[in-house]
Amino acid sequence: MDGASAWRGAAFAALAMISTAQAAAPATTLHARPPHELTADEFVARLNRELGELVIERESAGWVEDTYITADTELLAAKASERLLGYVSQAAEDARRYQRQALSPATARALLLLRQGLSAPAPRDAAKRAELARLGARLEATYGAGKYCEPAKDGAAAAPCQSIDELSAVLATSRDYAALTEAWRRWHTISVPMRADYARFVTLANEGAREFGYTDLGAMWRSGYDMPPEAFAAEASRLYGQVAPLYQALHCYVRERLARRYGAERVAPGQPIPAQLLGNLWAQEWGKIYDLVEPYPGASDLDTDGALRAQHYDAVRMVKNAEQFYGSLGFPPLPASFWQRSMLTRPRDRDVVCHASAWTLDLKDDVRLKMCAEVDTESLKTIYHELGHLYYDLAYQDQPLLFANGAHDGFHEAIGDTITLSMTPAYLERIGLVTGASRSREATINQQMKQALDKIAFLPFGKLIDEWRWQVFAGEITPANYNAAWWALKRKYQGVSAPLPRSEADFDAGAKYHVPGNTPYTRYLLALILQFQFHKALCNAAGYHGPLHECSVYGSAEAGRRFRAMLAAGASRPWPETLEKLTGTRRMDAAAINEYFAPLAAWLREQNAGQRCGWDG
Ligand code: X8Z
Ligand code: ZN
Repeated sequence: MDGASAWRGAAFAALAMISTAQAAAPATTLHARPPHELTADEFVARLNRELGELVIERESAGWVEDTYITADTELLAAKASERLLGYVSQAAEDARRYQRQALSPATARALLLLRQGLSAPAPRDAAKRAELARLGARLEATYGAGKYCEPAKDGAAAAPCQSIDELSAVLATSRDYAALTEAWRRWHTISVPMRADYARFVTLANEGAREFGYTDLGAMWRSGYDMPPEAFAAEASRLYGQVAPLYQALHCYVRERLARRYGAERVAPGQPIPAQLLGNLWAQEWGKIYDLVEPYPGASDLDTDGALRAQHYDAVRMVKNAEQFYGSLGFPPLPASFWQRSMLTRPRDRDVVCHASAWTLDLKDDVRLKMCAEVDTESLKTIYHELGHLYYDLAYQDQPLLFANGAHDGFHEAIGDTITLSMTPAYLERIGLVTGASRSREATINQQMKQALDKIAFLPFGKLIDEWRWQVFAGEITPANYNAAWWALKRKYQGVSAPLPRSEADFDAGAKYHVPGNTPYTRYLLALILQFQFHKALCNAAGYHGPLHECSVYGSAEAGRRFRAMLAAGASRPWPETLEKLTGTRRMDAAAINEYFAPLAAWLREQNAGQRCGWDG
């Protein structure tokens, strides 16, 4: 799947197009010869073929595990992972013999990508490999099945257990301090049982990464960006530094509004904001508290949630809405199998991993979406996000497997979000989800605030998750201070504090899907910055002149053509080249996101004048 466990980035999609007939003949020839007799080109051709079969098997097992969590599906998923991990370890070992040979650029790149495709490589030791695969599957299932069940009191019937749906809904809608704190606490009980498994998982995956030639798993993750790992860490910090001032301004304004609601003794000037007050279990996106911070009440109608409900949207219709947008750019309709095989809403009868993800099961056209959609704008945007992954997979399906991936993982995460930037009030009015869209200054600031609560608020979160994991993998954070270090980073970057006293009996990082799911997270920080660069480039291609935040590329064939050309290149070239083709620059850069939010930035400066912004480190 894209953005999840087995492979970094898109599950090495697309190898695929190997129909059995195509695959059979060369496989037999090559199989008959031991690896040391193959030329590097032959070796890569064989990898592209064999890896595809194993990835397909793992994706099928992963799909069933995630959509039908039981002990059996967990076991089958672990077995399929184990086989893939074993194959990649052996292949990486075999590939060493080509190290000193002169290779074509494409072959050299394929061998480089082979070593970077896994999000957790296994040790060569078979028992350890099996254990790593089991732990990965168990962490995934434990998160997916996680719920809070109140212990039954004497004589009373047990209350129904609460899943992430109910607890998220409390965080989004309640404005009662105690209720918010309690819902937050409940969700953070689900990760306690993961703590020991996670620590062992880290030990084993690090061992695998070292055998692959990296200092630890964090260094391996940081090596996936066509630059040395140290340079990448510096690059991520540079990019974050470009946007941190805007985050700090938003934080200052929101804190002041929350203090009005909850009292200055709970939300104090110069102090971090209690994490349960921001509308989201992880305080990662704050859009749900828009009503508490709306700059100009009544200046605009941005209630798309209400419109979706009033117009009786359901999950299928929301996906059709997204498909229609992509169609307006020249993307193809989703195949019939998408509609038959996707899981769009939470099934009533079984545990599933509700965290949204995009899958390409046969690495060709069998694309699927797995999510538990609600009828609201957040789900609608998630659908656009996931369709971005699927259209990327479809676009590069003719690349050899090792190139059938995003230019880097941040590209993969940015595609659908780029499209959502075109869901301007004018576009939403056109499709009937907003009435009387206004371009007044007040309406613009309202709209920008709404966007910033999700996009700008996310930035420090996008930075800190892997900051924590990089230090965990490097041994700088140990199980003895997992939780203390987590909250130190939450405080440093987000300026939020733990709702309740925490201890090392807790494992709060594990309550965020990507930690048990072992999905690298810096990709989302990169995606946030890149999506504005892509948006600007597409607006230029569409011939748009005007403020960036008012541009929608809906219906532009030329923007669609340029976008699809980028997607089709997959990972075949180093990402700066791919970026340059679309945007004219080889660097990721926050200038476009800052340009987009310029009206809000100026407004926040006025609002925050005289405030004590920032927080004690
Ligand atoms: O995990 C996701 C997607 C799947 S790749 C739903 N996202 C991150 C998250 O939810 O934490 C999208 C935004 C950030
Ligand atoms: Zn994603």
